[in-house]
Amino acid sequence: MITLYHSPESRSSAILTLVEEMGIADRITIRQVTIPRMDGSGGRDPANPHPEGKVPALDVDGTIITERGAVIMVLTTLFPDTGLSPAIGTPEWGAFVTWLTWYQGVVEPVVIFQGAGIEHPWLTATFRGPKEVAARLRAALEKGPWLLGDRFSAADILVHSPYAWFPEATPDDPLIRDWVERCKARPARQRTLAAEAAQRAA
Ligand SMILES: N[C@@H](CCC(=O)N[C@@H](CS)C(=O)NCC(=O)O)C(=O)O
Repeated sequence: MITLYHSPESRSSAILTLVEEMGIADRITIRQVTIPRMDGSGGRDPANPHPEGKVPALDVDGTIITERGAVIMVLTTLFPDTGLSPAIGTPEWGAFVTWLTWYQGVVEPVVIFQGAGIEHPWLTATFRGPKEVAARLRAALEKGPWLLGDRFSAADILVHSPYAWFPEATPDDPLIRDWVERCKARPARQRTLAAEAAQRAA
């Protein structure tokens, strides 16, 4: 049994979009939980099994998976015929996993440090910075409309996500901005956003 712990308009929304893209909403349970929000609303939900009370968390038969890159790897592995990742073990799958782990290990820290206005030689040595992130995205997008070239994948869902939330962090490069807009315009994401807006209004 697979349960996704989700909170609307949060990092777990990317996983909800993935579920919609994969067409597996009927194969997993989606459980809405609360999280503490920046405006002081919400709070940690005792029903959420994430060790830090964050979202997303994925419960697969009692094992808790956290970090969106890992959640994406697990879901695309469990449902390999849904077309959101290359076949496991192929070189293309290696590239796919690289995008997911580069996002978690580099892009998210870089975007957060940039937003917080923090610079330090240790951070630059470890993560590089926004310029290097932009260069790597550009190099990929010069070859195709998506990070893996011609094929849209779950890597696009994850890697574009901070730029959808914080447009001001998006590199000033038309190739990257257009890719972010392509990701945002996908029908599955639009359906996810509409469902979340409806829940908020209810
Ligand atoms: N690195 C984690 C980050 C998870 C995360 O920070 N989630 C936020 C939602 S935007 C959260 O649950 N915050 C609640 C809290 O800090 O307690 C991932 O990518 O899955």
